[in-house]
Amino acid sequence: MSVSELRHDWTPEDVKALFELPFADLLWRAQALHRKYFEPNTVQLSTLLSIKTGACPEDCAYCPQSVRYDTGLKKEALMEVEAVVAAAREAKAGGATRFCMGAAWRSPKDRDIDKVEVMVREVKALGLETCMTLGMLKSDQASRLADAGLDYYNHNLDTSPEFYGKIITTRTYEDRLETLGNVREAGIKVCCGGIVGMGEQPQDRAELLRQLAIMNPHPESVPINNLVQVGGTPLDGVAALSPIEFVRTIAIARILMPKSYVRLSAGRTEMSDETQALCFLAGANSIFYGERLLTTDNPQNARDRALLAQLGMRPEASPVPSEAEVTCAQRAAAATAPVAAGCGCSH
Ligand code: SAM
Ligand code: DTB
Ligand code: SF4
Repeated sequence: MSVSELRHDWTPEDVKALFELPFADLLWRAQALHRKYFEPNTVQLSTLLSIKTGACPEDCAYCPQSVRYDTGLKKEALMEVEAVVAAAREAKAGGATRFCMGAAWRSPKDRDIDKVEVMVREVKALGLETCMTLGMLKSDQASRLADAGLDYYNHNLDTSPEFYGKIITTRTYEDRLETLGNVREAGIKVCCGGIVGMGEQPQDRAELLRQLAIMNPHPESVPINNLVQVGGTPLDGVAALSPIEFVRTIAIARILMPKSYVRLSAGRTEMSDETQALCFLAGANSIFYGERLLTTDNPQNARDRALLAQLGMRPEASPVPSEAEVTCAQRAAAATAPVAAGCGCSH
């Protein structure tokens, strides 16, 4: 790999120059890198579940789950493990390879970790990659999740450091970076991105992407969310971002972080098929699949299947074997007599 591609020293001028490229030139560069590091017609499917909903003490201006805004959302306590595993099984049957569990917490308590550890183990045993987003984590909490087998932790920077205080006042950019450091240190893969369409300036989008790209290593997964406007939140009614500018943001994420999965995240329900297709051309290679995000709607599975089929795109295969598949392979390997077709079970 050429060193000039996998860089961590991007300057604000570098990123500004990318935003100023003619659209076709930008997409050409993004596509070339995408094709170099990934199979371009394959998309990774992640399914989300809100495991603890609403009543969050933070004041994130975009979020329907903050206790400070009247969004009509019904709060729900931390789910039971069995119900989470049932949802994960359904997600796997639908074709997802990663299951992302989100909780509306500022930060989990140690007793919450006792419960979510079990969720991680049981979801992973189904043969799914696991991801959690639980708010700020202390280093010992991150280590406990790593020991339970958590593959990814999602913790977004959301916007530029300069715009952050206009969106959230109950925590700082530094707090976010500290948790990301704890997650990295514990050996969990980092899922970190942001939201656009919040009324930020173009330089805020550029600086968000630059902040992600100067991380070393880059986040393995980079979700780019288009704001889902929810009645009752302070950002309801803000001017929407143009689809072309959204596609540019995806393309620049791809160029700055060529080996990372770039997820076309929240906001697809409101997006045309054509805009989504341009996002895939620009290097997006992951989506949230399933009819709900956390508390808002995502496209129906049938619409997504039709879109992927129309584009000749296929879902990425799971990198994680299920417990049943592992046991099956172990049995085959341990057998003394030659085994013609595994151990005879259905895997
Ligand atoms: N409470 C944890 C936290 O904030 O890190 C985890 C859950 S929080 C809902 C996860 C992410 O969802 C946020 O960082 C934000 O990027 C995204 N998000 C929340 N509300 C959104 C909205 N209305 N539109 C788009 N993205 C949103
Ligand atoms: C991320 O970047 N986007 C997801 C996931 N990480 C947790 C969440 C989107 C939430 C959209 C609003 C909602 O459904 O509540
Ligand atoms: Fe709470 Fe996360 Fe929503 Fe902010 S984004 S209000 S921390 S659930």
